Amino acid sequence: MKKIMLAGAVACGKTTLCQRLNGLEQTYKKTQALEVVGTTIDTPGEYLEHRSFLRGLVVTASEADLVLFLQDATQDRFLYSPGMAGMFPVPVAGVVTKADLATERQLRDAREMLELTGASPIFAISSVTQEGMADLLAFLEQ
Ligand SMILES: Nc1nc2c(ncn2[C@@H]2O[C@H](COP(=O)(O)OP(=O)(O)OP(=O)(O)O)[C@@H](O)[C@H]2O)c(=O)[nH]1
Ligand SMILES: [Mg+2]
Repeated sequence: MKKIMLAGAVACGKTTLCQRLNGLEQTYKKTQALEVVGTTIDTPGEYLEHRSFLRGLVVTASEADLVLFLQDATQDRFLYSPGMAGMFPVPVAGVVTKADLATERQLRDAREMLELTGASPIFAISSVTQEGMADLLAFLEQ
């Protein structure tokens, strides 16, 4: 399994995915600080939301093989900038989360916005129904 760092807004589903990737029980816990869990670096959403923390995210990414930009499909708020994947020292892939709650339109919009960041490839997943999870896991195992 690649060592990955998860980035994304508060409550987009980073910790839930982190628990899934590491075979842990799915329990809600607000992330307060950078946390290494097995092969995953989980980050607090505030690192993306507050621009003064962004540099910390970029520096921490050098510890990982891959960064995942997560975007909650049900949220109109989009915190990434076009081309932002290029700021990171390792490859960046995208993950649209909460596919179980989103409309087709929301899924398409979230995917298009992630594409603009330069993240590739892009997956759509649900941590509730597990849809899309097998494809993401296969990619992370490569
Ligand atoms: N329906 C649904 N809910 C989800 C999914 N993924 C996460 N959630 C819920 O979204 C909420 C926030 O999830 P977290 O994984 O804690 O979010 P986070 O990105 O780690 O948030 P911070 O730690 O605050 O940055 C929790 O109540 C999760 O159960 C999903 O795929 N589908
Ligand atoms: Mg969290």
